[in-house]
Amino acid sequence: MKDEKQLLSKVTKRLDALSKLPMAKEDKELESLLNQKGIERRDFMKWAGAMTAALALPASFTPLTARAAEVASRLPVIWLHMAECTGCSESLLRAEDPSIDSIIFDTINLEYHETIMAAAGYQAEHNLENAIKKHNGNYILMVEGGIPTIEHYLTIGAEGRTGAQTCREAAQGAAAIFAIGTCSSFGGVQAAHPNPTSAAPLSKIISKPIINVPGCPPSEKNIVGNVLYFVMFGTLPALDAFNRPKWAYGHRIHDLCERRGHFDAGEFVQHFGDENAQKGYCLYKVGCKGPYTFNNCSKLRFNSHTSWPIQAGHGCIGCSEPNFWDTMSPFEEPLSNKLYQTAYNGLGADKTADTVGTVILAATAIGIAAHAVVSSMTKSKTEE
Ligand code: FSX
Ligand code: SF4
Ligand code: F3S
Repeated sequence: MKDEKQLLSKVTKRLDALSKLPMAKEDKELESLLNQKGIERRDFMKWAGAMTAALALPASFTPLTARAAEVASRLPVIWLHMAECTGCSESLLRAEDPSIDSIIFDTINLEYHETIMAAAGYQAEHNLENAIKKHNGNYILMVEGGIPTIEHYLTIGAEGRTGAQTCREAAQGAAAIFAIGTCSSFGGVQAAHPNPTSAAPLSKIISKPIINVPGCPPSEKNIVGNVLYFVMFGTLPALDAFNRPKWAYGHRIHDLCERRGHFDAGEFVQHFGDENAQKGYCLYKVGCKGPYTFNNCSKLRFNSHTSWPIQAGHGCIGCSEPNFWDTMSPFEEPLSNKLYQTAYNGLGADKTADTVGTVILAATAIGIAAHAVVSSMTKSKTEE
């Protein structure tokens, strides 16, 4: 209790100091943007309550989460694009019916973002240099995309600087660094076998602490939540072994899944479109990788929080895990099938990235597959 009070007063002081910082002239206050979109204060506070719970903070922090959202506009953000599909930016910025998260993102002082800025060519390069100089030591750096390490891929600007150089320069004066999306966090599709550009995650390019926010794309709440955490505490949240914030990636998809009861009861979709699919049964046998994937998709959902992959009827493909393109595919078959194939081909004889990844997942896969088989046998016995 005493600790909670101390923390509340520390965060209040930090927010007071931040609120005194000037805003960029063209930026609007969050309140006016919410009014403009017809979002009432009551709904905003409800959102703040949900975000506080998502961040695993006590409910007493709700007013501070709301204030953090209001002062987030004072923190300059530099957002770099490397090799990627821009899906991460798109998911956040192009919501048809913008959620409170995307409106907050609208208020953030985006000093540099190649997708949405008007500048191009020399002027864009100049803007980046200026933003780095002007906000030295104070800005948040967000990097989207994997970083090719073979020099002639992804060169930027007149002098042919590489993406990796740009990342290193921008990282030097950053107060916090976020790798946005699976490509930036772990290499993603850019680094999938045979990885022709030798794409690497941001953590292999720069040697400062990085918060990984994986997902292909990550949910908007996971991006905005981390910004708010930094606004409130000025530190990194607790991270897991892959530098993902535990508040967002601390649980398995399988453990938060609305179809879990069907898994435990041995009720499985056997083929897409079958009767069991219509009944909303478990998607394990059509390839769901929820048992091996850590993320909070079922709680936060996508498209203004309306749905998520498993609700829509497709299994999780493990998009927030390292090397998921190689280790989790084929996406519509259970991982245990791949394990058996790998075993027949001689486990350990050929240590490619795929094989090693599969071996790491093997123990879990055997356990899960055995459980699935036993429960579906029990189920068919009961049905008889
Ligand atoms: Fe990667 Fe994000 Fe997947 Fe795409 O940038 S995480 S390919 S959604 O856009 O980097
Ligand atoms: Fe849900 Fe997939 Fe687990 Fe089935 S296997 S309960 S669909 S996460
Ligand atoms: Fe990705 Fe699986 Fe969530 S595929 S979006 S981690 S349900």
